[in-house]
Amino acid sequence: MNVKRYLAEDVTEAMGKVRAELGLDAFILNTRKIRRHGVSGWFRRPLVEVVAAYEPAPAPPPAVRRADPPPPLAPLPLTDIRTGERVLTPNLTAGPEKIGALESKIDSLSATLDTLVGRIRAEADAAGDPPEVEALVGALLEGEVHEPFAHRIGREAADIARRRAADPAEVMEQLLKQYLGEAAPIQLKPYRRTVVIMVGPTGVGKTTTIAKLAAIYAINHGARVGIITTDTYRIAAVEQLRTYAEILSVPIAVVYAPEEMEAALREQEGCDIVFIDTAGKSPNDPTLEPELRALLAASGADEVHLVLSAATSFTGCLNIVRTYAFLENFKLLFTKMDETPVWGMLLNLKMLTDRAVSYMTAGQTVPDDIEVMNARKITDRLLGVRPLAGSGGWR
Ligand SMILES: Nc1nc2c(ncn2[C@@H]2O[C@H](COP(=O)(O)OP(=O)(O)OP(=O)(O)O)[C@@H](O)[C@H]2O)c(=O)[nH]1
Ligand SMILES: [Mg+2]
Repeated sequence: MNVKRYLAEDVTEAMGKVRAELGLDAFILNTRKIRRHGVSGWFRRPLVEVVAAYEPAPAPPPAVRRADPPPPLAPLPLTDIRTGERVLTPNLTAGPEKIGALESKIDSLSATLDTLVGRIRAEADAAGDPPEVEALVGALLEGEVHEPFAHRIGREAADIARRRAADPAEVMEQLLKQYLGEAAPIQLKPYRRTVVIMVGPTGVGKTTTIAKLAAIYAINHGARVGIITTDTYRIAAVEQLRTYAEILSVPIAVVYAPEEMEAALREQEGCDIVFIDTAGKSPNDPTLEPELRALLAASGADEVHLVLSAATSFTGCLNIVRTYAFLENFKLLFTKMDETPVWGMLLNLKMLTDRAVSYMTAGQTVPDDIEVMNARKITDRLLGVRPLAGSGGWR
């Protein structure tokens, strides 16, 4: 008894092949459906496999009588058409009990394959995001959102959209807004002075931002504003802030050492809000932490804003976060948003530090180019939504 395996599109075709090749006497050992090879195979109709047993036709009578019996036929290997591997080597002299064993082997193989395919399919379902979410994640990556963050947000969005049957784009938008959190502009303390200190790397726009905020509080809010600068490393730095203070007609004090801070603050006791400017320092400067600690202790600042340029690289961000990790409490303030079309850095830093964002600035003009952190604007930019024409530009 021999065994042969046939693959066809359907049972009729398979049986046709069996009958054509093996004749009407062949009998069917097993039939089953087989998923086609590759991922696309999951979505196509399975093939039909038929295993048939047959008696080989008797050999023609030998022309010359031979003394020895003919050698046994080599075993016909059954091969998995997808892997090319030999799966069974039937014994061609098998009796009915061997065929039964073969049948049960085929059945168990079939069950194992079905389980494996099922598992692969479930894993693929769990891992694969819908194409819409993939496109949104692509937009985040283009916006230079750190790759693990973008994928994490994508997975969350896909999961929520699936569970709630919601639009993935809307879910993603809401998630981004949640990650950006509530804006945290300066909170004026009722009936007492609020002291705000700006710290951060060199040239990010600390002094310019103080000038913008001082102008807004003095002019728009009618607040009594004071300015203290501790950046005495450069003459130009003091002059820069003095010029702004003169234009705004607000008092300015220059502090050369932390010990002078108390006197400077006393001078500005009557103010509603006092801004303290600091010298920019490289994150790798070893004097940064001790000097800043001394300054914070001397000023008793109510709010510390870590000023960062939106154009910083992710590696730069990590370095900055590590450098300022000693600060107990601070807000993030982003400048130079006009200098880069990609705003992923903002979300990256928010996710790395979990600190609230106060303001964002996008230009050198004092006081116009500043606004309270606008999660909607950032989300739109991250998802690649262009602002409506005539919507008022930055503001
Ligand atoms: N394009 C752009 N330029 C800005 C922005 N904010 C500040 N600048 C410019 O950045 C440069 C540095 O600004 P500063 O305010 O002096 O920066 P700083 O952090 O005080 O610098 P140091 O005191 O030297 O550490 C200036 O030319 C500013 O006009 C902004 O939002 N967008
Ligand atoms: Mg400065």
